[in-house]
Amino acid sequence: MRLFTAVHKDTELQYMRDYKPHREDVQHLRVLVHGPVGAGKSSFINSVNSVLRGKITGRPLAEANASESFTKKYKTYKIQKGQPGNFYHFVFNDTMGVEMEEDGGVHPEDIILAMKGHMRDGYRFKPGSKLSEDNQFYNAEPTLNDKVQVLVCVVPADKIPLLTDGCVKKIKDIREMASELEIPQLAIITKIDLACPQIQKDLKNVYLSKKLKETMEQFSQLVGIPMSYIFPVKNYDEEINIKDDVDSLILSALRQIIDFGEEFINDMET
Ligand SMILES: Nc1nc2c(ncn2[C@@H]2O[C@H](COP(=O)(O)OP(=O)(O)O)[C@@H](O)[C@H]2O)c(=O)[nH]1
Ligand SMILES: [Mg+2]
Repeated sequence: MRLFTAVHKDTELQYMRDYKPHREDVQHLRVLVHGPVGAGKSSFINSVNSVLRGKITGRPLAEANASESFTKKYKTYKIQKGQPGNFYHFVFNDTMGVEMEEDGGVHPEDIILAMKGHMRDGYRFKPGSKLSEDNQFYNAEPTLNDKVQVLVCVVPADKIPLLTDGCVKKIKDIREMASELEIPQLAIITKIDLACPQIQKDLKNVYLSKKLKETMEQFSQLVGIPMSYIFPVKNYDEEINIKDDVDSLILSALRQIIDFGEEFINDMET
Protein backbone atom coordinates (compact mmCIF):
# COMPACT_ATOMS: atom_id res chain seq x y z
CA MET A 1 0.00 0.00 0.00
CA ARG A 2 1.22 3.50 -0.82
CA LEU A 3 0.17 7.00 -0.03
CA PHE A 4 -1.59 8.27 -3.09
CA THR A 5 -1.07 11.09 -5.49
CA ALA A 6 -3.17 14.22 -5.89
CA VAL A 7 -4.92 12.71 -8.93
CA HIS A 8 -5.82 9.63 -6.95
CA LYS A 9 -7.11 11.82 -4.15
CA ASP A 10 -9.49 13.62 -6.51
CA THR A 11 -10.76 10.29 -7.81
CA GLU A 12 -11.42 9.09 -4.27
CA LEU A 13 -13.16 12.31 -3.28
CA GLN A 14 -15.37 12.02 -6.34
CA TYR A 15 -16.19 8.42 -5.42
CA MET A 16 -17.32 9.55 -1.95
CA ARG A 17 -19.42 12.35 -3.44
CA ASP A 18 -21.08 10.01 -5.94
CA TYR A 19 -21.65 7.21 -3.48
CA LYS A 20 -25.26 6.28 -2.82
CA PRO A 21 -26.42 2.91 -1.50
CA HIS A 22 -27.75 0.83 -4.36
CA ARG A 23 -30.73 -0.29 -2.36
CA GLU A 24 -33.53 2.17 -2.82
CA ASP A 25 -34.77 1.76 0.75
CA VAL A 26 -31.43 2.76 2.27
CA GLN A 27 -30.77 6.46 2.50
CA HIS A 28 -27.31 6.22 4.01
CA LEU A 29 -24.78 3.80 5.44
CA ARG A 30 -24.57 4.06 9.20
CA VAL A 31 -21.08 3.71 10.67
CA LEU A 32 -20.72 3.08 14.39
CA VAL A 33 -17.45 4.11 16.00
CA HIS A 34 -16.27 2.66 19.30
CA GLY A 35 -13.04 2.31 21.27
CA PRO A 36 -11.30 3.55 24.42
CA VAL A 37 -11.85 7.06 25.80
CA GLY A 38 -9.39 9.49 24.22
CA ALA A 39 -8.64 7.14 21.31
CA GLY A 40 -9.48 9.79 18.73
CA LYS A 41 -12.99 8.65 17.77
CA SER A 42 -14.46 12.14 17.66
CA SER A 43 -11.28 13.44 16.02
CA PHE A 44 -11.63 10.81 13.32
CA ILE A 45 -15.20 11.83 12.52
CA ASN A 46 -14.07 15.47 12.49
CA SER A 47 -11.15 14.55 10.27
CA VAL A 48 -13.42 12.81 7.76
CA ASN A 49 -15.53 15.96 7.77
CA SER A 50 -12.44 18.09 7.12
CA VAL A 51 -11.13 15.88 4.30
CA LEU A 52 -14.46 15.80 2.51
CA ARG A 53 -15.12 19.49 2.90
CA GLY A 54 -11.56 20.35 1.90
CA LYS A 55 -10.93 22.54 4.90
CA ILE A 56 -10.28 22.12 8.61
CA THR A 57 -13.74 22.27 10.07
CA GLY A 58 -12.92 23.04 13.65
CA ARG A 59 -13.38 20.55 16.41
CA PRO A 60 -17.02 20.42 17.36
CA LEU A 61 -16.63 16.84 18.54
CA ALA A 62 -13.18 16.28 19.95
CA GLU A 63 -12.33 17.60 23.36
CA ALA A 64 -9.06 19.21 24.28
CA ASN A 65 -8.27 16.88 27.12
CA ALA A 66 -8.85 13.19 27.33
CA SER A 67 -10.68 13.22 30.64
CA GLU A 68 -13.38 15.36 29.09
CA SER A 69 -13.50 13.46 25.86
CA PHE A 70 -16.50 11.57 27.04
CA THR A 71 -19.20 11.33 24.42
CA LYS A 72 -22.29 11.14 26.53
CA LYS A 73 -25.04 11.33 23.98
CA TYR A 74 -25.79 9.12 21.03
CA LYS A 75 -25.85 11.34 17.99
CA THR A 76 -25.81 10.93 14.23
CA TYR A 77 -23.23 13.02 12.42
CA LYS A 78 -23.95 13.92 8.83
CA ILE A 79 -21.44 15.51 6.52
CA GLN A 80 -22.52 18.39 4.38
CA LYS A 81 -21.94 17.99 0.65
CA GLY A 82 -21.83 21.26 -1.25
CA GLN A 83 -24.93 23.29 -0.47
CA PRO A 84 -26.45 23.31 3.03
CA GLY A 85 -29.11 20.62 3.34
CA ASN A 86 -27.23 18.27 0.99
CA PHE A 87 -25.38 15.38 2.66
CA TYR A 88 -23.06 12.49 1.93
CA HIS A 89 -24.81 9.12 1.91
CA PHE A 90 -23.00 7.85 4.97
CA VAL A 91 -23.40 8.93 8.56
CA PHE A 92 -21.40 8.35 11.72
CA ASN A 93 -22.40 7.54 15.25
CA ASP A 94 -19.98 8.14 18.06
CA THR A 95 -20.22 6.16 21.32
CA MET A 96 -19.03 6.69 24.83
CA GLY A 97 -15.61 5.16 25.31
CA VAL A 98 -15.04 1.53 26.12
CA GLU A 99 -13.34 2.21 29.42
CA MET A 100 -10.36 0.36 30.69
CA GLU A 101 -12.06 -0.56 33.96
CA GLU A 102 -14.42 -3.49 34.25
CA ASP A 103 -17.70 -1.70 34.79
CA GLY A 104 -16.91 1.81 33.57
CA GLY A 105 -17.55 3.02 30.06
CA VAL A 106 -20.18 1.99 27.60
CA HIS A 107 -22.22 -1.11 28.35
CA PRO A 108 -21.45 -3.65 25.59
CA GLU A 109 -25.19 -4.29 25.35
CA ASP A 110 -25.66 -0.63 24.34
CA ILE A 111 -23.34 -1.20 21.40
CA ILE A 112 -25.49 -4.17 20.28
CA LEU A 113 -28.69 -2.16 20.67
CA ALA A 114 -27.13 0.64 18.61
CA MET A 115 -25.98 -1.85 15.95
CA LYS A 116 -29.51 -3.24 15.71
CA GLY A 117 -30.92 0.26 15.33
CA HIS A 118 -32.74 0.38 18.66
CA MET A 119 -30.95 3.48 19.92
CA ARG A 120 -32.44 6.85 19.07
CA ASP A 121 -30.46 10.06 18.79
CA GLY A 122 -30.27 11.89 22.08
CA TYR A 123 -29.90 8.80 24.24
CA ARG A 124 -27.53 9.55 27.10
CA PHE A 125 -24.98 6.82 27.82
CA LYS A 126 -24.55 5.82 31.43
CA PRO A 127 -21.42 3.96 32.50
CA GLY A 128 -22.22 0.34 33.19
CA SER A 129 -25.92 0.66 32.46
CA LYS A 130 -27.87 -0.05 29.29
CA LEU A 131 -30.79 1.28 27.29
CA SER A 132 -34.04 -0.34 28.41
CA GLU A 133 -37.08 -1.04 26.26
CA ASP A 134 -39.26 1.40 28.18
CA ASN A 135 -36.85 4.28 27.57
CA GLN A 136 -38.12 7.05 25.29
CA PHE A 137 -34.91 6.66 23.26
CA TYR A 138 -35.60 2.99 22.57
CA ASN A 139 -36.66 2.46 18.98
CA ALA A 140 -38.78 -0.68 18.92
CA GLU A 141 -39.11 -0.87 15.15
CA PRO A 142 -35.83 0.10 13.53
CA THR A 143 -35.60 0.39 9.74
CA LEU A 144 -32.50 -0.25 7.66
CA ASN A 145 -31.68 3.43 8.01
CA ASP A 146 -31.47 3.08 11.79
CA LYS A 147 -29.33 -0.05 11.73
CA VAL A 148 -25.55 -0.02 11.66
CA GLN A 149 -23.83 -1.34 8.53
CA VAL A 150 -20.19 -0.93 9.54
CA LEU A 151 -18.52 -1.14 12.93
CA VAL A 152 -15.25 0.73 13.38
CA CYS A 153 -12.97 0.18 16.35
CA VAL A 154 -10.67 3.13 17.01
CA VAL A 155 -7.51 2.55 19.04
CA PRO A 156 -4.51 4.86 19.57
CA ALA A 157 -1.18 3.42 18.39
CA ASP A 158 0.73 4.70 21.39
CA LYS A 159 -1.61 2.92 23.83
CA ILE A 160 -1.79 -0.48 22.17
CA PRO A 161 1.06 -1.93 24.25
CA LEU A 162 -0.76 -0.68 27.35
CA LEU A 163 -4.26 -2.05 26.67
CA THR A 164 -5.58 -3.84 29.73
CA ASP A 165 -7.02 -7.36 29.54
CA GLY A 166 -10.40 -5.87 30.45
CA CYS A 167 -10.31 -3.47 27.55
CA VAL A 168 -9.16 -6.12 25.08
CA LYS A 169 -11.95 -8.39 26.27
CA LYS A 170 -14.56 -5.67 25.76
CA ILE A 171 -13.31 -4.98 22.24
CA LYS A 172 -13.35 -8.71 21.48
CA ASP A 173 -16.84 -9.16 22.94
CA ILE A 174 -18.18 -6.30 20.84
CA ARG A 175 -16.44 -7.74 17.80
CA GLU A 176 -18.00 -11.14 18.35
CA MET A 177 -21.46 -9.67 18.77
CA ALA A 178 -21.06 -7.75 15.53
CA SER A 179 -19.90 -10.94 13.79
CA GLU A 180 -23.07 -12.67 14.92
CA LEU A 181 -25.06 -9.90 13.26
CA GLU A 182 -22.71 -10.28 10.26
CA ILE A 183 -21.84 -6.59 10.47
CA PRO A 184 -18.50 -5.90 8.76
CA GLN A 185 -15.81 -4.43 10.98
CA LEU A 186 -12.52 -2.73 10.69
CA ALA A 187 -10.08 -1.01 12.99
CA ILE A 188 -8.48 2.39 12.80
CA ILE A 189 -5.20 2.98 14.55
CA THR A 190 -4.90 6.67 15.38
CA LYS A 191 -2.07 8.80 16.75
CA ILE A 192 0.50 7.03 14.60
CA ASP A 193 2.55 10.23 14.87
CA LEU A 194 2.94 9.58 18.59
CA ALA A 195 3.92 5.95 18.18
CA CYS A 196 6.89 6.34 15.87
CA PRO A 197 9.42 9.21 15.52
CA GLN A 198 9.94 8.35 11.84
CA ILE A 199 6.24 8.94 11.17
CA GLN A 200 6.21 12.06 13.29
CA LYS A 201 8.95 13.43 11.07
CA ASP A 202 7.17 12.51 7.83
CA LEU A 203 3.81 10.81 7.48
CA LYS A 204 5.04 9.27 4.23
CA ASN A 205 7.05 6.84 6.36
CA VAL A 206 3.84 5.19 7.51
CA TYR A 207 4.31 2.01 5.48
CA LEU A 208 8.04 1.85 6.14
CA SER A 209 7.81 2.02 9.91
CA LYS A 210 8.69 -1.31 11.47
CA LYS A 211 7.51 -0.04 14.81
CA LEU A 212 4.01 0.73 13.52
CA LYS A 213 3.82 -2.59 11.71
CA GLU A 214 4.66 -4.42 14.94
CA THR A 215 2.08 -2.38 16.85
CA MET A 216 -0.58 -3.18 14.28
CA GLU A 217 0.33 -6.88 14.37
CA GLN A 218 0.14 -6.87 18.13
CA PHE A 219 -3.34 -5.35 18.00
CA SER A 220 -4.43 -7.74 15.28
CA GLN A 221 -3.46 -10.71 17.44
CA LEU A 222 -4.98 -9.28 20.61
CA VAL A 223 -8.46 -8.71 19.20
CA GLY A 224 -8.50 -10.95 16.13
CA ILE A 225 -8.97 -8.32 13.43
CA PRO A 226 -6.96 -9.26 10.31
CA MET A 227 -4.10 -6.93 9.37
CA SER A 228 -5.75 -6.03 6.07
CA TYR A 229 -8.69 -4.53 7.97
CA ILE A 230 -6.56 -2.32 10.18
CA PHE A 231 -5.97 1.22 8.92
CA PRO A 232 -3.35 3.59 10.29
CA VAL A 233 -4.52 7.20 10.51
CA LYS A 234 -3.22 10.54 11.70
CA ASN A 235 -6.18 12.71 12.64
CA TYR A 236 -6.37 16.41 12.01
CA ASP A 237 -5.29 17.63 15.39
CA GLU A 238 -3.20 20.78 15.38
CA GLU A 239 -3.09 21.38 11.64
CA ILE A 240 -4.42 24.59 10.22
CA ASN A 241 -4.46 23.48 6.60
CA ILE A 242 -5.46 20.34 4.76
CA LYS A 243 -2.51 18.06 3.97
CA ASP A 244 -2.49 15.43 1.23
CA ASP A 245 -0.67 12.83 3.31
CA VAL A 246 -3.16 13.14 6.15
CA ASP A 247 -6.07 13.00 3.71
CA SER A 248 -4.64 9.98 1.96
CA LEU A 249 -4.75 7.74 5.04
CA ILE A 250 -8.19 8.95 6.09
CA LEU A 251 -9.58 8.40 2.60
CA SER A 252 -8.16 4.86 2.46
CA ALA A 253 -9.95 3.99 5.68
CA LEU A 254 -13.15 5.70 4.54
CA ARG A 255 -13.12 3.90 1.18
CA GLN A 256 -12.97 0.55 2.98
CA ILE A 257 -15.78 1.61 5.32
CA ILE A 258 -18.02 2.49 2.38
CA ASP A 259 -17.19 -0.63 0.38
CA PHE A 260 -17.81 -2.86 3.39
CA GLY A 261 -21.13 -1.17 4.11
CA GLU A 262 -22.31 -1.36 0.52
CA GLU A 263 -21.39 -5.04 0.33
CA PHE A 264 -23.26 -5.73 3.55
CA ILE A 265 -26.54 -4.15 2.43
CA ASN A 266 -26.31 -5.83 -0.94
CA ASP A 267 -25.83 -9.23 0.65
CA MET A 268 -28.95 -8.88 2.76
CA GLU A 269 -31.82 -11.10 1.85
CA THR A 270 -34.76 -8.72 1.98
N1 LIG B 1 -1.10 13.52 17.99
C1 LIG B 1 -2.34 13.11 17.74
N2 LIG B 1 -3.33 13.44 18.59
C2 LIG B 1 -4.60 13.02 18.31
C3 LIG B 1 -4.89 12.21 17.16
N3 LIG B 1 -6.22 11.92 17.17
C4 LIG B 1 -6.74 12.52 18.26
N4 LIG B 1 -5.77 13.18 18.96
C5 LIG B 1 -5.95 13.93 20.24
O1 LIG B 1 -6.36 13.00 21.24
C6 LIG B 1 -7.29 13.59 22.15
C7 LIG B 1 -8.57 12.74 22.26
O2 LIG B 1 -9.24 12.74 21.02
P1 LIG B 1 -10.83 12.54 20.92
O3 LIG B 1 -11.15 12.54 19.46
O4 LIG B 1 -11.56 13.50 21.77
O5 LIG B 1 -10.99 11.06 21.51
P2 LIG B 1 -12.33 10.21 21.78
O6 LIG B 1 -12.53 10.16 23.25
O7 LIG B 1 -12.03 8.83 21.26
O8 LIG B 1 -13.45 10.85 21.04
C8 LIG B 1 -7.54 14.99 21.61
O9 LIG B 1 -6.74 15.88 22.35
C9 LIG B 1 -7.09 14.92 20.17
O10 LIG B 1 -6.63 16.17 19.69
C10 LIG B 1 -3.79 11.86 16.27
O11 LIG B 1 -3.95 11.16 15.26
N5 LIG B 1 -2.55 12.33 16.63
MG1 LIG C 1 -15.30 11.58 21.77
